[in-house]
Amino acid sequence: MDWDTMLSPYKQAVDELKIKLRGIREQYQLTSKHTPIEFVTGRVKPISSILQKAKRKHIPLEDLEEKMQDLAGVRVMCQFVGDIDTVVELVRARTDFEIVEERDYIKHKKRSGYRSYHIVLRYPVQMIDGGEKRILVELQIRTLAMNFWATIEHSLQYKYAGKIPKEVEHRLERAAEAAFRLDEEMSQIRGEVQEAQQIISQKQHDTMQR
Ligand code: 0O2
Repeated sequence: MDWDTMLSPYKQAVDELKIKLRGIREQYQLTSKHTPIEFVTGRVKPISSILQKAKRKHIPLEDLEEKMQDLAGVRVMCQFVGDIDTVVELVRARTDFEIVEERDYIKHKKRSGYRSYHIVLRYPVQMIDGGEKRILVELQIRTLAMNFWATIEHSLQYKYAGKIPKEVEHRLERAAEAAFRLDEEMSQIRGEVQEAQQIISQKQHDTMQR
């Protein structure tokens, strides 16, 4: 398998989508509106993880591109749960890619406690032969609290090779509940937080003008 050639359009797609999503953030910042996008990250799945997942899910290597939907992954972090709906609507309204599937792990959280909104896209990458390769990209949209929990849980899964001790698992469940409550509390004071952020950005704007 020539991994560099195979993964190159995936890298291209991740780079392009990061720029486009950061562009949305910049457009919001030019208005006085609250931006639903706090920050954006992305990655092409490392080869070792691809091989592990292919083995775990019994995916033959020749079927990788159609069966492994997260070879290219882009993540959007939001401040408030309500921002996730706004980002989902923005993504649905785009004409530069198609939506293949949506998975709502916020309404239906995973047994682990994982919450996030996943959208699988079919994204066209322009090739040097003049053609177009339409590849799958997984977009994960989540709050900062959901991201904090998922990042910690992911490291622990890695540390314990997927066999997290019961005691740690229990703490993770409680942490997931705490993250959920944090999101709820923040949503309650959303108006206050946004007003404060507007005052700060207006002050920064005024200082720059001086
Ligand atoms: P990585 O290292 O992030 O690339 P499956 O892998 O079977 O759970 P599937 O069908 O691939 O699921 O699709 P899903 O669940 O929509 O997306 C998988 C990705 O979502 C994972 O990629 C994680 O990024 C994230 N995710 C899903 N469930 C969990 C969870 O319980 N905890 C954490 N921390 N992340 C989760 P990978 O390939 O697992 O890993």
